[in-house]
Amino acid sequence: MTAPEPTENSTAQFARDVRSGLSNKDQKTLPAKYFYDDVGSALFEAISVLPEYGLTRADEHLLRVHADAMAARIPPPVVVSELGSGTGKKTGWLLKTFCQRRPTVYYPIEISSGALARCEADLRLLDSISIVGLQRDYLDGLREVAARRATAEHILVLFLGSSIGNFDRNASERFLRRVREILQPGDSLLLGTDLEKPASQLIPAYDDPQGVTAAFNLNLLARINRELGANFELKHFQHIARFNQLERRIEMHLRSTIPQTVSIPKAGIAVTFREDETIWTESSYKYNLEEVARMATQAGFICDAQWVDEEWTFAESLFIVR
Ligand code: AVI
Repeated sequence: MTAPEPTENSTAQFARDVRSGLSNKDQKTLPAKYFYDDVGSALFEAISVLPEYGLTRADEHLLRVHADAMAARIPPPVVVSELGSGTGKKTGWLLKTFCQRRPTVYYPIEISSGALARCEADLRLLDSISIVGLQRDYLDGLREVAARRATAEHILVLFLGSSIGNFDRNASERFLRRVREILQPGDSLLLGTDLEKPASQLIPAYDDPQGVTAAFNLNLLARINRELGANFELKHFQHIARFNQLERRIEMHLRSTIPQTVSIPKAGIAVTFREDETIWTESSYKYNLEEVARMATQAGFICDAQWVDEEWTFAESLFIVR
């Protein structure tokens, strides 16, 4: 994931979201989507190769090992569209299989021009592929793919890496329903979800001893300093990762270690923190296989197949439109 240059509009939106999240009386929040500026995207890449964080490796391993079995369940002709293309490495395994069957069009949908360029560079070496990057938000991009499809073509949507885990459970169901509304019978969605596992495995994955995840979380405050002229002193905030057993999610917070006031000129606010008060920056929901299959049904798909990595429990689920 790589962020685009901030435009005047995106800076204004960032300022509004920061103002709204930090003005919450009960629990201050910041939206996780703002992690991914250039620094944050580079830190996420580093997280994805940490020994403690098995999620990205499991996702890629499943795609590599089961690409043929996955492709075999989807009759040609297929156009492949990916929501949030990230690095093309893991998608390459699946695309290679489709391209071996017949020439394939791949539409990565990504808000960031940098990530799109990177993905095109990673994947253009495959034989028989045409890559059409769409710099849109997910649903707008998918509508465009649907509008361009030829009769008889089926769309396979990829939503990998458990990105859905960063939506809350209701929002993820709503999102899947909206994806379904754009698709037609015979289309499909391959969804990557991180599965439940012991807190003793999850906590080091989100609070690694090398401090990479802490730097990723703190970069959100550094970004507010850079883009909104704020004066957060990073040394007075501490990264925290908690497992919420009831909600089955990891929560990342930034804890103010002293009482302090921070001014954020471009958001037009000064924010006061009590000692130990936190900003909730991310939730990462964990699933079980049955609830993923249920989500498929509730959104108007059937869950056709699931592949599970046993080393780092993670699932790829193939949803077909009924
Ligand atoms: C992108 N997303 C699925 C990651 C996750 O595990 O929730 C983001 C992340 N946050 C901390 N580490 C990785």
